[in-house]
Amino acid sequence: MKTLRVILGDQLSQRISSLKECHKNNDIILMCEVIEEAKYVKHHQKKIAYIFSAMRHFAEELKNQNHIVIYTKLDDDNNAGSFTSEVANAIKKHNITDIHITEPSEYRVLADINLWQQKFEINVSILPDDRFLCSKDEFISWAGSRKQLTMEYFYREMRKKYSILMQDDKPVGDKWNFDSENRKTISTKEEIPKPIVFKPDSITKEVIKLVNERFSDHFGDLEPFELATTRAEAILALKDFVENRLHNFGDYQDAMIEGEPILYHSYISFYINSGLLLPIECIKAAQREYHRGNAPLNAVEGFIRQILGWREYIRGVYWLKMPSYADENFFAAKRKLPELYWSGKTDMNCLHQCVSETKKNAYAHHIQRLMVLGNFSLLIGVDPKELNEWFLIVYGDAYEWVELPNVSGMVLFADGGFLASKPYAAGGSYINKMSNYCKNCKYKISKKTGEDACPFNYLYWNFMITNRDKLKNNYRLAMIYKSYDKMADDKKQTIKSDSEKFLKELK
Ligand code: FAD
Ligand code: DLZ
Ligand code: SF4
Repeated sequence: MKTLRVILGDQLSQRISSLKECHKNNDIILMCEVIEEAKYVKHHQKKIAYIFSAMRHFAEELKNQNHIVIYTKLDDDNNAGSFTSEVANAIKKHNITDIHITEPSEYRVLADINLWQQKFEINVSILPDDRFLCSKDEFISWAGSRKQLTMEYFYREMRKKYSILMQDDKPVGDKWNFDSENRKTISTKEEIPKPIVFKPDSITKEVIKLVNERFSDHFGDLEPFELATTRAEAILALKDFVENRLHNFGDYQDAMIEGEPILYHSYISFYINSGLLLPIECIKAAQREYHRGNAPLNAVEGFIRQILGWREYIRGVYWLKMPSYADENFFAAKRKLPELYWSGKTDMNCLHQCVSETKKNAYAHHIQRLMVLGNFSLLIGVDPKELNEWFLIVYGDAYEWVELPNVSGMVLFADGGFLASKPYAAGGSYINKMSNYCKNCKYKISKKTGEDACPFNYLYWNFMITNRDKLKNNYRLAMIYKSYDKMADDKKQTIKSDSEKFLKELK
């Protein structure tokens, strides 16, 4: 009996289910850098470097613990190019009797793995990914036959299940959700703590060289490279967040400041999604800070809700709705993604700032993704496939399971309201309230129409009007349509003509 244990690039955890009961001197662990994964979309250069470096470090860790590891580097002569061909090679060379693999996070990869048993004629065990706190089956039974889901109710169930921020059967602080306290603006004079950075070691330097040679035509800056690439470093990054930034996470969750891409966010999605950190340990680290009196409840609850609530909910929706979710397009939006998403060249300062930071860091925080980059695409009617591909490429934490429901469901309302109860469409005023972007913008946030008006302002109304037929029965939008109907006719006309001109000129 010799089991082949396959570990994918986002399964870099010693606790992964495919490593359970691994016989150290007998079983073979396979990890491989394959061109199929690196090229199925043209990932940001920093994302490829991060994944390869974290994979190589993880393989070293396993070898140091006397595991037998086959690690195929991208440039190895025998590299077979895909997970399936790499597994085929390993079976040929070693006397493999069965395969253990933790279920992959993406539908595309699961579809391939489902064929292995028949193809290789050996037993393939696809094990649940128990890093997630809600199993696929549990989510399916929670979702039941509901036509629309509500994250908040799901989140409460998860709080109870794991007894997080609970006092007996009641939520600590007598409220489940403190979001209404989490919309504070931030002063540019405030000293914001810089997150911990990590210097590339020899493994990371070798990977940077490889990415430079092989993927320099991909989007994004490869250097400086300052990410954690081992579990030990990721734990330091988590510690740095809970000690230095968590206390303000809630207050400034929606804030955006030029030159401050991280603010009080945790900056740990790279590590949770690839396996260096476990979701439950991040949740418990935050809860501990609350009990020690180091962080207020609105911050801790807000942060925990992102992981125990949103992250699990998003994953549940992905598996519930795939594969058809990837084709949903409620508004029949057809526009190509504007060039500015790659170049950052635009007079709209908010978009310029968010794209530039994305290019540099392979990171933008939630409100930049939602209210600036996502909102703009929603308002101008970008084809969901185009925007999904962009989000999958540019962020270091992007895998389809988490990117797709956020983009198609939360941002574009492409699922017609299954994930969110109304589109997150907004004019420029929220961006102005939460950021300092508008101060340095060519456009005037206070102007609603005209040559120098903030384009978000008229594009918002244009979106609402264009899609009225599809949105008119949404009770959450009733007031908005009422106020549109009260608008003067000439204003309505200007909204239309300004939008048409803007959209015609947009490349
Ligand atoms: P924090 O703000 O500190 O939040 C803590 C953690 O909560 C995050 O690390 C993440 O694990 C989790 N989280 C928060 N919000 C969400 C959410 N909506 N969905 C899932 N997890 C969440 N997140 C990804 O991990 N990968 C993606 O590809 C991704 N694409 C997104 C696309 C759009 C359009 C939007 C609006 C959001 C997307 N998110 C994605 C969610 C969120 O923006 C990122 O998780 C977050 O910005 C990561 O930064 P952070 O670690 O500093 O998070
Ligand atoms: C994102 C990525 C990249 C760029 N390259 C690899 C790789 O060469 N080998 C690997 O095991 N994983 C890689 N990944 C992460 C995978 O895409 C991810 O594990 C699957 O999509 C999960 O379904
Ligand atoms: Fe963005 Fe409008 Fe503000 Fe300019 S004025 S930064 S376009 S919201």
